[in-house]
Amino acid sequence: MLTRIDHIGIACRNLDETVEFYRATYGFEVFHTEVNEEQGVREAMLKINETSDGGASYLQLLEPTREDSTVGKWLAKNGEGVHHIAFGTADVDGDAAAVRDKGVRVLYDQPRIGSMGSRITFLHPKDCHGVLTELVTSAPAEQTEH
Ligand code: V0V
Ligand code: CO
Repeated sequence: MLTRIDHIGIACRNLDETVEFYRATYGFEVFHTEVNEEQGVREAMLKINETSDGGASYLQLLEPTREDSTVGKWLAKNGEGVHHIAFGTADVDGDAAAVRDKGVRVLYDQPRIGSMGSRITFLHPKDCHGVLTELVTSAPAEQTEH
């Protein structure tokens, strides 16, 4: 069951400048940063609020680490902006299977490693009314220390 918005992924050209925009404009602070080489991103997670299921909602600022990455290609075509949305679930495997059974393309056979040790998969935007959609199961709390 999807129980929260885990994050909104925002593609940017310069992570440090974009982080500074969100800090100076809204007061949001960086909760966590990491490089995910498999996904080709350097990212910053800004925690916006806790959620009633014990999780949280974030903005995920994404800078490509290489031009031929998914975010790099997307930026070249579209410029900066909202790249994907991510729903949180306690069971990404079960929810991805249920969505696949409804005819939506799930991009990975098995979830991959996402931000802060989470397990993630993506649904094809062409099957989701134009929205690249991610499903996320957060790592247990003790693994998410930054
Ligand atoms: C592409 N399209 C999109 C889109 N990206 N539509 C909405 N939102 C997006 N973000 C459209 C694009 O305009 C094309 O439509 C069509 O899909 C095919 O796109 P393409 O440019 O040819 O690109 P593809 O097919 O090579 O790749 C698209 C997919 C790719 C979605 C398959 O981006 C992908 O595998 N994404 C999942 C991984 C990812 O995005 N990782 C970065 C975030 P037209 O022009 O044909 O109509 S990493 C992350 O979120 C992490 C680590 C985390 O949360 O923890
Ligand atoms: Co994401």
